Amino acid sequence: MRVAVTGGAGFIGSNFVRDLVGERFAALDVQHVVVLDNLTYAGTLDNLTGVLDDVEFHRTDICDTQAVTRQIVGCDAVVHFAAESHVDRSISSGLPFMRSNVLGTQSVLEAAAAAGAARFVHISTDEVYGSIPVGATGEDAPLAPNSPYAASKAGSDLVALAFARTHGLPVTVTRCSNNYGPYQNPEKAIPHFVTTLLRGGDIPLYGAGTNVRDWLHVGDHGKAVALLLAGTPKEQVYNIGGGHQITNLQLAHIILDELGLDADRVSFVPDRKAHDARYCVDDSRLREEFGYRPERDFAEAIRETISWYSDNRSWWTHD
Ligand code: NAD
Ligand code: TDX
Repeated sequence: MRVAVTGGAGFIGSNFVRDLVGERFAALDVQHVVVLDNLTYAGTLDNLTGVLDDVEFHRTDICDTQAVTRQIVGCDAVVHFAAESHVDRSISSGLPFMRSNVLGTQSVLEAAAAAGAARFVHISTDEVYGSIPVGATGEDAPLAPNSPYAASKAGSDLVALAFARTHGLPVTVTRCSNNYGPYQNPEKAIPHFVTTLLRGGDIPLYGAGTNVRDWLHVGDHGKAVALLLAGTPKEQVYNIGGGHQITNLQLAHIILDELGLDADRVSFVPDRKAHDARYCVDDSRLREEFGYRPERDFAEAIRETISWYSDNRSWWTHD
């Protein structure tokens, strides 16, 4: 299989590329990997250290349909990760989210169809369902996004599904929960908490810290995408859960404990606007059809992740 990966210099995309060129997804029989990324503040070639020579990299804006088409000709599958991804940034400045996430997705879909790709995986998020106070959301739940980021992702899902219906491109939409692992931009909660503590500051917790997130290791996310790519999905939309739901305050205490710091190194700060109380997806569709199970144990993988940020200071200090 020849695979094109958009957003492959970002957090999840770079972890996925690393596994694509490694041994982990042998079932895909990967022959060639094309990575497209315009290296925004969130993307860096440092994330591809050690594998850059194994891929064909293009610094390309996904909204440039002609360039994307040219660069992905010959690819069997496109895995579309590229997006503006941070909720807080979407609150202070939403337009780049609409451009890259909605228009960008239409552009990559057009390019994939023009280049003759046989498969398209659109990476979306559990945030499109909005806040889930109790229970878990299935794939048929209504879309009810609350942040400009989530609205742009919900828009991109509809764009992708409409393109599939109109033009017959086989599209799979995945909606996963919060990812964690190495190479995540320190604007996101886990690396933000760890790097702030390592710099001597306190964890800034929004509101009362009672919001719940379901944590999915980035390698398990990649595995789920590889299962979908290797198979013939019966459905168009698949949730991917992490199976580990905790409050942000519990998360803060786990990190403090692991770093051997006092529990009072938490500072409660004003809440995020329209802060979703809880996300929780029902991923039984993926589990039953593909035998998907998250492999990583949270307690072990969060320890490994915290150590990664402690051991790779130059990656986040840029010294
Ligand atoms: P990220 O911000 O770390 O990486 C995004 C990458 O896309 C960056 O390398 C950036 O340079 C690139 N990009 C952005 N706009 C672009 C454009 N116009 N042209 C080309 N490249 C562009 O994000 P991430 O956390 O790796 O998320 C990847 C995908 O997964 C996103 O679609 C996001 O919505 C989705 N997602 C993320 C999470 C999470 O917990 N991080 C959870 C669910 C879904
Ligand atoms: O400083 C902080 N303090 C804090 O309390 C930050 C950065 C976050 N938080 C809280 C907000 C959330 O409840 O931690 C939780 C996680 O925050 P983020 O890492 O910003 O993630 P979230 O808003 O849940 O969205 C993430 O998961 C879904 C990704 O950033 C999205 O791209 C993905 O779609």
